[in-house]
Amino acid sequence: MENSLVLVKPDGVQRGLTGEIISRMERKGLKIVGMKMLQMDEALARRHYAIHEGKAFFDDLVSFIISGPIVAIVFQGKNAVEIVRQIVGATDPAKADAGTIRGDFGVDIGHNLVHGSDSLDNASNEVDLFFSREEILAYKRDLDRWVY
Ligand code: D4T
Repeated sequence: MENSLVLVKPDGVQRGLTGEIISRMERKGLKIVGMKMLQMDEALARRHYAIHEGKAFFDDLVSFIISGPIVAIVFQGKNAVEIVRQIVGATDPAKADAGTIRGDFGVDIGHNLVHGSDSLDNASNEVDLFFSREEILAYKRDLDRWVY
């Protein structure tokens, strides 16, 4: 089973889309194994987006992600990383397919509502950035025999 880190970004929280975003992933069959609300500080934001350091949009990206509370969730499941990316949609909401979160609710690349890990390696690092080992819970769901 894979883990993927999902962040409901400040715009998603402010627009009251936290439940909708979590619900789409939960209904797909993914299991929540960790969840918290927090406000990122600049140091955490810079680490999370380190790959984009030096790019023209980096400073705006950091100020946006620390501008309000976010909800961090770890979703677990078979192919969780790829499945989350499909549900989230393309980075630019203007180009994201209808039926994806960004395609259905966003219009601007700087306000794309949600983050989902883009690879297994990044997922593991990102989960460690936001959660301690004790905050990730191992448990069985009865419904998994109907999902898998
Ligand atoms: P995140 O990381 O937020 O889930 O987005 P993606 O994985 O889909 O896309 P990304 O890492 O390439 O971009 C991170 C973040 O930066 C914003 N962004 C991106 C922006 O404001 N302008 C841009 O030109 C790009 C490429 C949007 C998402």
